[in-house]
Amino acid sequence: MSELMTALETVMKVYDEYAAKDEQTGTLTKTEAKQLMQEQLSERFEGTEDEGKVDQIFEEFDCDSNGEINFGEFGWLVCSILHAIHKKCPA
Ligand SMILES: [Ca+2]
Ligand SMILES: [Ca+2]
Repeated sequence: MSELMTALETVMKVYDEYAAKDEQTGTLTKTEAKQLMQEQLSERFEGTEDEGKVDQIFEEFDCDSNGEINFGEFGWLVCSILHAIHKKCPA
């Protein structure tokens, strides 16, 4: 598999792994999202041991405000991190 497809597959695997930590295996609850942020994205999101900070990030990416992060919303989060870390991106 190509380098890029391997990277994308890893993104899917990480999402699936954390989303499956409770009965709702297709979406991330705030508890699951918090764990994912702390274990996988601590370099990007500082202060995730603070509930207020987790709430803020969660609400930003829970676009339909249903209290869960679905795969589409997670994709948006990943995309926003890519934009932020790639210095050539305009925004
Ligand atoms: Ca879940
Ligand atoms: Ca949502």
